Amino acid sequence: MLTSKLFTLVLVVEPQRILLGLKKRGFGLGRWNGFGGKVQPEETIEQAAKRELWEESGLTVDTLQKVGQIKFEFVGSTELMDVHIFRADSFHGEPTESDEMRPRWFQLDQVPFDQMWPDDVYWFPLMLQNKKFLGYFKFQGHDTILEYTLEETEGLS
Ligand code: 6U4
Repeated sequence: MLTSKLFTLVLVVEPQRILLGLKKRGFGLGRWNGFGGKVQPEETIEQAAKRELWEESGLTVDTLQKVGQIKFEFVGSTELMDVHIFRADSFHGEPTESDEMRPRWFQLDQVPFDQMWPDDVYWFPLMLQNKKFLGYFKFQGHDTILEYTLEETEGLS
Protein backbone atom coordinates (compact mmCIF):
# COMPACT_ATOMS: atom_id res chain seq x y z
CA MET A 1 0.00 0.00 0.00
CA LEU A 2 1.25 3.45 -0.94
CA THR A 3 0.88 6.31 1.50
CA SER A 4 1.04 9.87 0.32
CA LYS A 5 2.88 12.81 1.87
CA LEU A 6 2.25 16.47 1.03
CA PHE A 7 5.03 18.74 -0.24
CA THR A 8 5.17 22.23 -1.73
CA LEU A 9 7.28 23.76 -4.47
CA VAL A 10 7.34 27.48 -5.38
CA LEU A 11 8.78 28.96 -8.56
CA VAL A 12 9.47 32.70 -8.53
CA VAL A 13 9.15 33.94 -12.10
CA GLU A 14 9.85 37.34 -13.67
CA PRO A 15 9.25 38.17 -17.35
CA GLN A 16 12.86 37.33 -18.37
CA ARG A 17 14.17 35.15 -15.55
CA ILE A 18 13.41 32.56 -12.87
CA LEU A 19 14.80 32.18 -9.36
CA LEU A 20 16.09 28.71 -8.50
CA GLY A 21 17.93 27.45 -5.44
CA LEU A 22 20.81 24.98 -5.33
CA LYS A 23 19.85 22.38 -2.71
CA LYS A 24 22.70 22.23 -0.19
CA ARG A 25 21.46 19.30 1.91
CA GLY A 26 18.95 16.46 2.10
CA PHE A 27 16.62 15.33 -0.66
CA GLY A 28 17.71 16.58 -4.10
CA LEU A 29 21.17 17.63 -2.88
CA GLY A 30 23.19 19.35 -5.63
CA ARG A 31 20.17 20.05 -7.83
CA TRP A 32 18.64 23.40 -8.77
CA ASN A 33 14.95 23.58 -7.93
CA GLY A 34 12.17 25.81 -6.70
CA PHE A 35 11.73 26.35 -2.97
CA GLY A 36 9.60 24.04 -0.87
CA GLY A 37 9.29 21.20 1.55
CA LYS A 38 6.94 19.18 3.70
CA VAL A 39 3.54 20.47 4.77
CA GLN A 40 3.28 20.47 8.56
CA PRO A 41 0.12 19.09 10.23
CA GLU A 42 -1.18 22.44 11.50
CA GLU A 43 -0.88 24.44 8.27
CA THR A 44 -2.57 24.66 4.88
CA ILE A 45 -0.66 23.72 1.75
CA GLU A 46 -0.46 27.39 0.71
CA GLN A 47 0.78 28.45 4.16
CA ALA A 48 3.45 25.77 3.93
CA ALA A 49 4.47 27.00 0.47
CA LYS A 50 4.89 30.57 1.76
CA ARG A 51 6.76 29.41 4.88
CA GLU A 52 9.19 27.23 2.95
CA LEU A 53 9.81 30.00 0.42
CA TRP A 54 10.62 32.39 3.26
CA GLU A 55 12.82 29.90 5.14
CA GLU A 56 14.80 28.87 2.09
CA SER A 57 15.07 32.11 0.07
CA GLY A 58 14.25 34.99 2.45
CA LEU A 59 11.40 36.14 0.16
CA THR A 60 7.80 36.82 1.10
CA VAL A 61 4.85 36.87 -1.29
CA ASP A 62 1.32 38.21 -1.10
CA THR A 63 -0.17 35.72 -3.53
CA LEU A 64 0.76 32.42 -5.06
CA GLN A 65 -0.87 30.89 -8.12
CA LYS A 66 -1.52 27.16 -8.04
CA VAL A 67 -0.03 25.75 -11.21
CA GLY A 68 0.31 22.04 -10.77
CA GLN A 69 0.25 18.88 -8.74
CA ILE A 70 2.64 16.00 -9.37
CA LYS A 71 2.83 12.68 -7.57
CA PHE A 72 6.24 11.05 -7.44
CA GLU A 73 6.70 7.36 -6.82
CA PHE A 74 10.13 5.87 -6.10
CA VAL A 75 10.55 2.15 -6.74
CA GLY A 76 11.10 0.45 -3.39
CA SER A 77 9.44 3.19 -1.35
CA THR A 78 5.86 2.97 -0.09
CA GLU A 79 5.61 6.75 0.23
CA LEU A 80 4.28 8.81 -2.66
CA MET A 81 5.45 12.44 -2.71
CA ASP A 82 2.41 14.59 -3.49
CA VAL A 83 3.95 17.88 -4.59
CA HIS A 84 1.78 21.00 -4.95
CA ILE A 85 3.44 23.47 -7.28
CA PHE A 86 2.91 27.25 -7.13
CA ARG A 87 4.15 30.20 -9.11
CA ALA A 88 4.92 33.66 -7.68
CA ASP A 89 5.11 36.56 -10.12
CA SER A 90 5.98 39.18 -7.50
CA PHE A 91 7.69 39.13 -4.13
CA HIS A 92 9.16 41.21 -1.33
CA GLY A 93 12.77 41.09 -0.16
CA GLU A 94 16.11 40.04 -1.60
CA PRO A 95 16.96 36.41 -2.36
CA THR A 96 19.23 35.28 0.48
CA GLU A 97 21.22 32.10 0.89
CA SER A 98 19.96 29.76 3.63
CA ASP A 99 21.37 26.58 5.17
CA GLU A 100 19.31 24.64 2.67
CA MET A 101 19.42 26.65 -0.58
CA ARG A 102 21.70 28.95 -2.59
CA PRO A 103 19.43 31.15 -4.73
CA ARG A 104 20.33 32.37 -8.22
CA TRP A 105 18.47 33.95 -11.12
CA PHE A 106 18.49 32.17 -14.49
CA GLN A 107 17.43 33.59 -17.83
CA LEU A 108 14.35 31.71 -19.02
CA ASP A 109 16.26 30.24 -21.98
CA GLN A 110 19.12 29.10 -19.71
CA VAL A 111 17.32 26.96 -17.13
CA PRO A 112 19.92 24.32 -16.08
CA PHE A 113 17.81 21.23 -16.74
CA ASP A 114 20.87 18.95 -16.72
CA GLN A 115 21.39 19.89 -13.04
CA MET A 116 17.75 19.55 -12.01
CA TRP A 117 15.26 16.77 -11.31
CA PRO A 118 14.76 14.94 -14.65
CA ASP A 119 10.99 15.57 -14.62
CA ASP A 120 11.42 19.35 -14.61
CA VAL A 121 12.17 19.56 -18.34
CA TYR A 122 8.68 18.10 -18.98
CA TRP A 123 6.57 20.41 -16.85
CA PHE A 124 8.56 23.68 -16.64
CA PRO A 125 7.34 24.76 -20.11
CA LEU A 126 3.70 24.39 -18.95
CA MET A 127 4.40 26.29 -15.73
CA LEU A 128 6.16 29.10 -17.65
CA GLN A 129 3.16 29.38 -20.02
CA ASN A 130 0.79 29.66 -17.02
CA LYS A 131 -0.83 26.35 -17.91
CA LYS A 132 -2.15 24.18 -15.09
CA PHE A 133 -1.20 20.52 -14.99
CA LEU A 134 -1.47 17.20 -13.18
CA GLY A 135 1.31 14.67 -13.33
CA TYR A 136 2.69 11.39 -12.11
CA PHE A 137 6.33 10.27 -12.38
CA LYS A 138 7.73 6.91 -11.38
CA PHE A 139 11.45 6.95 -10.58
CA GLN A 140 14.10 4.27 -10.36
CA GLY A 141 16.61 5.89 -8.03
CA HIS A 142 16.77 9.66 -8.46
CA ASP A 143 17.92 9.81 -12.10
CA THR A 144 15.68 7.50 -14.13
CA ILE A 145 12.05 8.06 -15.03
CA LEU A 146 10.43 4.67 -15.70
CA GLU A 147 7.01 6.01 -16.67
CA TYR A 148 5.05 9.21 -16.40
CA THR A 149 1.79 10.96 -17.18
CA LEU A 150 1.35 14.71 -17.56
CA GLU A 151 -1.85 16.45 -18.56
CA GLU A 152 -3.12 19.98 -18.62
CA THR A 153 -6.12 20.66 -16.41
CA GLU A 154 -8.62 23.46 -15.94
CA GLY A 155 -8.77 23.33 -12.17
CA LEU A 156 -6.66 22.22 -9.25
CA SER A 157 -8.05 21.33 -5.86
P1 6U4 B 1 13.83 19.16 5.69
O1 6U4 B 1 15.20 18.74 5.20
O2 6U4 B 1 13.18 18.19 6.62
O3 6U4 B 1 13.75 20.61 6.08
P2 6U4 B 1 11.87 19.91 3.82
O4 6U4 B 1 12.44 21.23 3.40
O5 6U4 B 1 10.63 19.91 4.65
O6 6U4 B 1 12.96 18.99 4.41
P3 6U4 B 1 12.46 18.59 1.40
O7 6U4 B 1 13.54 19.55 1.15
O8 6U4 B 1 12.76 17.16 1.59
O9 6U4 B 1 11.52 19.06 2.54
O10 6U4 B 1 11.39 18.73 0.20
C1 6U4 B 1 11.68 18.22 -1.03
C2 6U4 B 1 11.47 19.32 -2.06
O11 6U4 B 1 11.85 18.80 -3.32
C3 6U4 B 1 10.02 19.76 -2.22
O12 6U4 B 1 10.00 21.14 -2.55
C4 6U4 B 1 9.53 18.96 -3.42
C5 6U4 B 1 10.77 18.88 -4.24
N1 6U4 B 1 10.84 17.71 -5.10
C6 6U4 B 1 10.91 16.41 -4.70
N2 6U4 B 1 10.99 15.58 -5.76
C7 6U4 B 1 11.00 16.39 -6.87
C8 6U4 B 1 11.07 16.14 -8.25
N3 6U4 B 1 11.15 14.92 -8.75
N4 6U4 B 1 11.06 17.22 -9.06
C9 6U4 B 1 10.98 18.48 -8.60
N5 6U4 B 1 10.90 18.75 -7.26
C10 6U4 B 1 10.91 17.73 -6.45
O13 6U4 B 1 10.99 19.43 -9.40
